[in-house]
Order: sequence, then structure tokens, then C-alpha cells
Amino acid sequence: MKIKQHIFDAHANNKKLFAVLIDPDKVDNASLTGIIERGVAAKVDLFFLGGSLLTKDVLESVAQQIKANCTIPVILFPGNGMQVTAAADAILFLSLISGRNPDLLIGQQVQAAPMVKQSGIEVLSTGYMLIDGGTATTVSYISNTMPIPANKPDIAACTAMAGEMLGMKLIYMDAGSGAKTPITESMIKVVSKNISIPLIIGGGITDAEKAYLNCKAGADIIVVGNAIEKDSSLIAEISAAIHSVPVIA
Ligand code: 1GP
Repeated sequence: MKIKQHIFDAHANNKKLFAVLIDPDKVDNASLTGIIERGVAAKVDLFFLGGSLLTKDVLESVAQQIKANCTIPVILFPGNGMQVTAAADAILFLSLISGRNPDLLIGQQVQAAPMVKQSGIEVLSTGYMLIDGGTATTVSYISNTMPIPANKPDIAACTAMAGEMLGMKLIYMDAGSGAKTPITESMIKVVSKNISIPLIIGGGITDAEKAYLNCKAGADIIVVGNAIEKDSSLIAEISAAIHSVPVIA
């Protein structure tokens, strides 16, 4: 319960968190070392680890390398039920509640449940919502679901509310990795007003200003992957922006 408590405490105090997403397929030893070092220096709160489509069997070794070199928690962000390793600290146990694909609503979870239990890692029950990011992303293709239209905040709010009512502990709204248009502040505002659990926002965020505005609109955790893969020096400025949002005393 350690990581969930940490996220809930931050949410209660309006302390915004920064999660750097690492796609294990896309890092090598040197680039991962760079991301870890910059992450530690910039006080990154969380590492998310996973991808919609993994083609190399390196999830465990990447998790181990992060754990061996820093104390930043490693949270699995699995693209499917096979992406489980005891080397991580926790897993976003996702149900794709924006879609109507039963395999991603409950099928993959049934298959993954015994492995997750055996691993002993912390389970973070998460309602996962795809929002149209203006381009076909890997996740929209692989999940075979229709994202929520970007101009329909009411649908997003009702979906998030349903997720909370079903007992989920986090809501993750994602425009998909490399989205052309990240989620709008107006949608974040409407959704965050309608739920009381922490809200994770990601997909297509490429600069500190956007991360800051998302936090001001009601995001609790900002996830950035693609932009950092291209330029890991962004970690420092995005982290500073997210952590500059005033905390409730
Ligand atoms: C994707 O939300 C994450 O699932 C992060 O997206 O890679 O575009 O930052 P980016």
C-alpha cells in the first residue's frame, strides 16, 4: 500500500507528481543510465515502465537496472497481461474503461491476476481511458478500441465517474504515446471536478508549460515518455514546472 498511499497523500495536499515513462524496448544501457541520473537529479517522483507493444524480452532487466541505481519507485504500465515482473515495485492494474473490448476490460486481467499475486508487487487498480490524440497511436491500434473524442469532456467525466464507482483507485487519461494533440485542459478540468481519486494524464506532452497547465487544470500525475526519449534534458525543466505548482499548506 506504500505507493498508493504516497499518491493519495500527494493528491490530498495538491502536490503534483512527475512520472517518466520508460519503454523498455527503446532504451539501451547508456540511455537508461542517463534517464536515471537525470531523474534522480530532477527529483522525478515515479518511473512508469511498459509499452503497448514490446518486441524485446528486457522488461525485467530494465526494472532491475532502475532499482539498482535509484530509489525512485518503478511502476509497471503494462500493454498486456504478460508484462509483469517482481523486479518492479507496483503495477497499474489497468482496465480500459473507455473501450468496449472485453479482453482489455477483464480478459487480460484474469490471465495476469495469478502472476501479479505471486509477484507480490503492489497493485494499483486503474481505470484507463484513451482520449483521441489526433493521430492513430500504437495503443489505439493494438487495443482495437475507439478513443473518447477529444471534444467530449462529458463522456470522459462519466467514464471516470463510473471507474471510481466501480472501486478503481486511479484514473489514467491517455492521448496515447506520441499523440499529436495532448488532452486539453478543459477536459482535465471537467474530469477532475467529477472524481475524488487521483488523475493521471499523459500522451503527447512535450514541454514544461503544457505539464504545468495540465496540473493547474487538475492533473495529479503527469506522464512523459516520447519527448524524454528524444531529449532527456527535458526531465529537469518538466519536473521543475510540475513541482512548482503550489502545494496546499
Ligand atoms: C503514453 O501517456 C504515455 O501512454 C506518455 O505519452 O510518450 O507521448 O509522452 P508520450
